[in-house]
Amino acid sequence: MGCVHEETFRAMRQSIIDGAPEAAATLAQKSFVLGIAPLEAIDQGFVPGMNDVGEQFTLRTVFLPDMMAAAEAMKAAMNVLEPVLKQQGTERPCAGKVILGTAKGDIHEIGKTLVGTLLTAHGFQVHDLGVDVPSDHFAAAAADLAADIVGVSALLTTTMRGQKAVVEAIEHAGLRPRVKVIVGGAPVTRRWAEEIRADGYAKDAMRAVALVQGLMGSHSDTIRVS
Ligand code: B1M
Repeated sequence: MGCVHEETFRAMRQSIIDGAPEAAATLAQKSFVLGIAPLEAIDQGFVPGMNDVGEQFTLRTVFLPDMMAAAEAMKAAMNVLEPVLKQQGTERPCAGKVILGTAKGDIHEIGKTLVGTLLTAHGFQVHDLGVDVPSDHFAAAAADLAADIVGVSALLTTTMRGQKAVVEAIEHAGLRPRVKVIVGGAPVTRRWAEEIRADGYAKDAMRAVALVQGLMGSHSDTIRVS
Protein backbone atom coordinates (compact mmCIF):
# COMPACT_ATOMS: atom_id res chain seq x y z
CA MET A 1 0.00 0.00 0.00
CA GLY A 2 1.40 3.42 -0.97
CA CYS A 3 1.90 6.29 1.48
CA VAL A 4 -1.16 8.57 1.88
CA HIS A 5 0.93 11.59 0.96
CA GLU A 6 2.54 10.00 -2.09
CA GLU A 7 0.70 12.28 -4.51
CA THR A 8 1.74 15.43 -2.61
CA PHE A 9 5.37 14.26 -2.47
CA ARG A 10 5.24 13.61 -6.21
CA ALA A 11 3.87 17.14 -6.84
CA MET A 12 6.61 18.61 -4.61
CA ARG A 13 9.28 16.72 -6.53
CA GLN A 14 7.79 17.90 -9.83
CA SER A 15 7.69 21.56 -8.70
CA ILE A 16 11.49 21.39 -8.24
CA ILE A 17 12.05 19.64 -11.57
CA ASP A 18 9.86 22.28 -13.26
CA GLY A 19 11.76 25.07 -11.48
CA ALA A 20 8.43 26.49 -10.29
CA PRO A 21 8.90 28.56 -7.08
CA GLU A 22 5.22 29.48 -6.68
CA ALA A 23 4.05 25.89 -6.95
CA ALA A 24 6.79 24.78 -4.53
CA ALA A 25 5.81 27.44 -1.96
CA THR A 26 2.11 26.56 -2.30
CA LEU A 27 2.86 22.86 -1.76
CA ALA A 28 5.01 23.69 1.26
CA GLN A 29 2.03 25.62 2.73
CA LYS A 30 -0.27 22.73 1.89
CA SER A 31 1.98 20.33 3.83
CA PHE A 32 0.97 22.09 7.09
CA VAL A 33 -2.71 21.56 6.34
CA LEU A 34 -2.12 17.91 5.47
CA GLY A 35 -0.14 17.28 8.65
CA ILE A 36 3.12 16.49 6.83
CA ALA A 37 6.12 17.29 9.06
CA PRO A 38 8.44 19.93 7.48
CA LEU A 39 11.40 17.53 7.48
CA GLU A 40 9.31 14.87 5.78
CA ALA A 41 8.27 17.37 3.07
CA ILE A 42 11.95 18.26 2.54
CA ASP A 43 13.33 14.71 2.54
CA GLN A 44 10.55 12.92 0.69
CA GLY A 45 9.19 15.71 -1.51
CA PHE A 46 11.58 18.49 -2.43
CA VAL A 47 15.09 16.96 -2.11
CA PRO A 48 14.32 14.01 -4.44
CA GLY A 49 13.42 16.68 -7.04
CA MET A 50 16.86 18.28 -6.61
CA ASN A 51 18.54 14.88 -6.91
CA ASP A 52 16.59 14.18 -10.08
CA VAL A 53 17.72 17.49 -11.61
CA GLY A 54 21.32 16.74 -10.58
CA GLU A 55 21.21 13.33 -12.26
CA GLN A 56 19.72 14.79 -15.41
CA PHE A 57 22.44 17.45 -15.42
CA THR A 58 25.07 14.69 -15.39
CA LEU A 59 23.27 12.99 -18.29
CA ARG A 60 23.09 16.35 -20.09
CA THR A 61 19.33 16.13 -20.41
CA VAL A 62 19.01 19.40 -18.43
CA PHE A 63 21.38 22.38 -18.32
CA LEU A 64 22.64 25.02 -15.91
CA PRO A 65 19.61 27.37 -16.21
CA ASP A 66 17.35 24.42 -15.27
CA MET A 67 19.51 23.67 -12.24
CA MET A 68 19.31 27.35 -11.23
CA ALA A 69 15.53 27.35 -11.61
CA ALA A 70 15.32 24.16 -9.52
CA ALA A 71 17.40 25.82 -6.79
CA GLU A 72 15.05 28.86 -6.81
CA ALA A 73 12.05 26.56 -6.37
CA MET A 74 13.83 24.73 -3.54
CA LYS A 75 14.58 28.04 -1.82
CA ALA A 76 10.92 29.11 -2.15
CA ALA A 77 9.84 25.89 -0.39
CA MET A 78 12.52 26.31 2.28
CA ASN A 79 11.38 29.90 2.94
CA VAL A 80 8.02 28.50 3.99
CA LEU A 81 9.31 25.47 5.92
CA GLU A 82 12.38 26.94 7.66
CA PRO A 83 10.60 29.29 10.12
CA VAL A 84 8.53 26.34 11.39
CA LEU A 85 11.62 24.16 11.77
CA LYS A 86 13.52 26.94 13.57
CA GLN A 87 10.64 27.72 15.92
CA GLN A 88 11.23 24.44 17.71
CA GLY A 89 14.59 25.69 19.04
CA THR A 90 13.73 29.21 20.19
CA GLU A 91 12.83 28.48 23.78
CA ARG A 92 15.70 26.14 24.60
CA PRO A 93 18.91 27.04 26.41
CA CYS A 94 21.88 27.39 24.04
CA ALA A 95 23.25 23.90 23.35
CA GLY A 96 26.47 25.23 21.79
CA LYS A 97 27.83 27.68 19.20
CA VAL A 98 28.29 26.55 15.62
CA ILE A 99 29.94 28.40 12.72
CA LEU A 100 28.73 27.19 9.33
CA GLY A 101 29.72 27.94 5.76
CA THR A 102 30.39 26.55 2.31
CA ALA A 103 34.01 25.98 1.31
CA LYS A 104 35.97 28.49 -0.77
CA GLY A 105 34.95 28.47 -4.44
CA ASP A 106 31.64 26.72 -3.78
CA ILE A 107 28.29 28.52 -3.99
CA HIS A 108 25.94 25.60 -3.22
CA GLU A 109 24.01 26.76 -0.17
CA ILE A 110 20.82 24.70 0.19
CA GLY A 111 22.25 21.73 2.11
CA LYS A 112 24.39 23.92 4.36
CA THR A 113 21.41 26.16 5.15
CA LEU A 114 19.28 23.11 5.98
CA VAL A 115 21.97 21.86 8.39
CA GLY A 116 21.93 25.31 10.05
CA THR A 117 18.15 25.35 10.31
CA LEU A 118 18.01 21.95 11.98
CA LEU A 119 20.81 22.84 14.39
CA THR A 120 18.92 26.01 15.34
CA ALA A 121 15.79 23.92 15.82
CA HIS A 122 17.75 21.76 18.27
CA GLY A 123 18.86 24.71 20.38
CA PHE A 124 22.26 25.52 18.86
CA GLN A 125 23.32 29.10 18.18
CA VAL A 126 24.31 29.09 14.50
CA HIS A 127 26.40 31.73 12.73
CA ASP A 128 26.13 31.17 8.99
CA LEU A 129 29.07 32.70 7.10
CA GLY A 130 27.39 31.98 3.75
CA VAL A 131 28.99 30.55 0.64
CA ASP A 132 32.49 30.72 -0.91
CA VAL A 133 34.10 31.29 2.48
CA PRO A 134 37.94 31.44 2.74
CA SER A 135 39.45 29.17 5.39
CA ASP A 136 40.85 32.05 7.46
CA HIS A 137 37.35 33.55 7.78
CA PHE A 138 36.18 30.34 9.45
CA ALA A 139 39.11 30.51 11.88
CA ALA A 140 38.60 34.24 12.62
CA ALA A 141 34.88 33.73 13.27
CA ALA A 142 35.56 30.71 15.49
CA ALA A 143 37.94 32.80 17.62
CA ASP A 144 35.77 35.96 17.72
CA LEU A 145 32.57 34.13 18.59
CA ALA A 146 34.15 31.50 20.86
CA ALA A 147 32.59 28.76 18.77
CA ASP A 148 32.44 25.13 19.81
CA ILE A 149 32.04 23.68 16.32
CA VAL A 150 32.96 24.77 12.79
CA GLY A 151 31.02 23.09 9.97
CA VAL A 152 32.18 23.21 6.36
CA SER A 153 29.99 22.12 3.47
CA ALA A 154 31.33 21.24 -0.02
CA LEU A 155 29.29 20.10 -3.03
CA LEU A 156 32.07 20.01 -5.61
CA THR A 157 34.94 17.54 -5.64
CA THR A 158 37.19 20.52 -6.43
CA THR A 159 36.14 22.50 -3.34
CA MET A 160 36.52 19.63 -0.86
CA ARG A 161 40.13 20.70 -0.41
CA GLY A 162 38.73 23.92 1.13
CA GLN A 163 37.56 21.72 4.03
CA LYS A 164 41.12 20.56 4.58
CA ALA A 165 42.25 24.21 4.54
CA VAL A 166 39.74 25.00 7.30
CA VAL A 167 41.05 22.15 9.50
CA GLU A 168 44.55 23.59 9.01
CA ALA A 169 43.46 27.20 9.63
CA ILE A 170 41.75 26.22 12.90
CA GLU A 171 44.89 24.35 13.91
CA HIS A 172 47.22 27.24 12.99
CA ALA A 173 45.02 29.63 14.98
CA GLY A 174 45.67 27.42 18.04
CA LEU A 175 41.95 26.66 18.42
CA ARG A 176 42.22 22.87 18.28
CA PRO A 177 41.25 20.61 19.94
CA ARG A 178 38.75 22.89 21.73
CA VAL A 179 37.03 23.85 18.47
CA LYS A 180 35.84 20.80 16.51
CA VAL A 181 35.62 20.79 12.72
CA ILE A 182 32.90 18.81 10.95
CA VAL A 183 32.44 18.30 7.22
CA GLY A 184 29.63 17.28 4.89
CA GLY A 185 28.16 17.65 1.40
CA ALA A 186 27.22 15.22 -1.38
CA PRO A 187 30.76 14.18 -2.49
CA VAL A 188 32.20 14.07 1.05
CA THR A 189 32.87 10.70 2.67
CA ARG A 190 33.92 9.44 6.05
CA ARG A 191 37.25 8.42 4.54
CA TRP A 192 37.86 12.00 3.36
CA ALA A 193 36.99 13.35 6.81
CA GLU A 194 39.53 10.97 8.33
CA GLU A 195 42.16 11.86 5.77
CA ILE A 196 41.93 15.60 6.52
CA ARG A 197 41.69 14.93 10.28
CA ALA A 198 38.26 16.50 10.69
CA ASP A 199 36.49 15.69 13.96
CA GLY A 200 33.36 14.38 12.29
CA TYR A 201 31.35 13.75 9.16
CA ALA A 202 27.59 13.60 8.59
CA LYS A 203 25.78 12.32 5.52
CA ASP A 204 22.70 14.50 5.96
CA ALA A 205 21.26 17.32 8.05
CA MET A 206 19.60 15.17 10.72
CA ARG A 207 22.79 13.18 11.17
CA ALA A 208 24.69 16.48 11.43
CA VAL A 209 22.55 17.38 14.46
CA ALA A 210 23.30 14.02 16.12
CA LEU A 211 26.99 14.47 15.30
CA VAL A 212 27.17 17.95 16.84
CA GLN A 213 25.24 16.80 19.92
CA GLY A 214 27.70 13.93 20.29
CA LEU A 215 30.75 16.17 19.90
CA MET A 216 29.41 18.66 22.46
CA GLY A 217 29.19 15.88 24.99
CA SER A 218 32.46 14.16 24.16
CA HIS A 219 36.09 14.71 25.00
CA SER A 220 37.30 11.94 22.77
CA ASP A 221 39.85 12.57 20.02
CA THR A 222 38.45 9.96 17.66
CA ILE A 223 36.53 10.89 14.54
CA ARG A 224 32.75 10.67 14.73
CA VAL A 225 30.36 9.78 11.97
CA SER A 226 26.63 10.28 12.02
CO1 B1M B 1 25.69 22.41 -8.90
N1 B1M B 1 26.60 20.70 -9.00
N2 B1M B 1 27.03 23.27 -9.92
N3 B1M B 1 24.49 23.93 -8.81
N4 B1M B 1 24.29 21.26 -8.20
C1 B1M B 1 26.07 19.57 -8.25
C2 B1M B 1 26.68 19.52 -6.85
C3 B1M B 1 26.50 18.35 -9.17
C4 B1M B 1 26.67 17.02 -8.40
C5 B1M B 1 25.50 18.21 -10.34
C6 B1M B 1 25.88 17.09 -11.28
O1 B1M B 1 26.78 17.24 -12.08
N5 B1M B 1 25.20 15.97 -11.22
C7 B1M B 1 27.85 18.88 -9.77
C8 B1M B 1 29.12 18.59 -8.97
C9 B1M B 1 30.02 17.56 -9.62
C10 B1M B 1 31.21 17.28 -8.76
O2 B1M B 1 32.00 18.13 -8.44
N6 B1M B 1 31.32 16.03 -8.36
C11 B1M B 1 27.56 20.37 -9.86
C12 B1M B 1 28.23 21.26 -10.73
C13 B1M B 1 29.20 20.63 -11.72
C14 B1M B 1 28.03 22.66 -10.71
C15 B1M B 1 28.72 23.74 -11.56
C16 B1M B 1 30.23 23.56 -11.73
C17 B1M B 1 27.98 23.78 -12.91
C18 B1M B 1 28.59 24.73 -13.94
O3 B1M B 1 28.73 25.89 -13.71
N7 B1M B 1 28.96 24.15 -15.06
C19 B1M B 1 28.39 25.04 -10.77
C20 B1M B 1 29.44 25.34 -9.69
C21 B1M B 1 29.16 26.62 -8.95
C22 B1M B 1 30.09 26.80 -7.74
O4 B1M B 1 29.78 26.35 -6.65
N8 B1M B 1 31.23 27.43 -7.95
C23 B1M B 1 27.08 24.64 -10.13
C24 B1M B 1 26.06 25.54 -9.84
C25 B1M B 1 24.84 25.21 -9.28
C26 B1M B 1 23.66 26.18 -9.13
C27 B1M B 1 24.09 27.60 -8.80
C28 B1M B 1 22.89 26.18 -10.43
C29 B1M B 1 22.79 25.43 -8.04
C30 B1M B 1 23.08 25.86 -6.58
C31 B1M B 1 22.16 26.97 -6.12
C32 B1M B 1 22.24 27.25 -4.66
O5 B1M B 1 22.65 26.47 -3.82
N9 B1M B 1 21.79 28.46 -4.34
C33 B1M B 1 23.26 23.99 -8.22
C34 B1M B 1 22.51 22.86 -7.78
C35 B1M B 1 21.11 23.14 -7.31
C36 B1M B 1 23.04 21.54 -7.80
C37 B1M B 1 22.34 20.20 -7.43
C38 B1M B 1 21.38 19.87 -8.57
C39 B1M B 1 21.56 20.16 -6.12
C40 B1M B 1 22.35 20.58 -4.87
C41 B1M B 1 21.36 20.73 -3.71
O6 B1M B 1 20.98 21.81 -3.35
N10 B1M B 1 20.88 19.56 -3.19
C42 B1M B 1 23.58 19.22 -7.34
C43 B1M B 1 23.26 17.77 -7.67
C44 B1M B 1 22.95 16.97 -6.40
O7 B1M B 1 23.54 17.18 -5.35
N11 B1M B 1 22.04 16.05 -6.50
C45 B1M B 1 24.63 19.96 -8.06
C46 B1M B 1 19.87 19.52 -2.12
C47 B1M B 1 20.57 19.62 -0.75
C48 B1M B 1 19.51 19.55 0.36
O8 B1M B 1 21.45 18.52 -0.63
O9 B1M B 1 23.51 20.00 -0.70
O10 B1M B 1 23.74 17.47 -0.77
P1 B1M B 1 23.03 18.67 -0.29
O11 B1M B 1 23.05 18.66 1.32
C49 B1M B 1 22.69 17.53 2.08
C50 B1M B 1 23.89 16.64 2.47
O12 B1M B 1 24.93 16.65 1.52
C51 B1M B 1 24.28 17.12 3.81
O13 B1M B 1 23.04 17.52 4.39
C52 B1M B 1 22.19 18.09 3.40
C53 B1M B 1 20.75 17.79 3.71
O14 B1M B 1 20.52 16.45 4.02
N12 B1M B 1 25.21 18.24 3.98
C54 B1M B 1 25.94 18.37 5.12
C55 B1M B 1 25.47 19.30 3.19
N13 B1M B 1 26.35 20.11 3.77
C56 B1M B 1 26.66 19.56 4.97
C57 B1M B 1 27.52 20.00 5.98
C58 B1M B 1 27.64 19.21 7.13
C59 B1M B 1 26.94 18.02 7.26
C60 B1M B 1 26.07 17.59 6.27
O15 B1M B 1 28.44 19.53 8.14
C61 B1M B 1 29.15 20.76 8.10
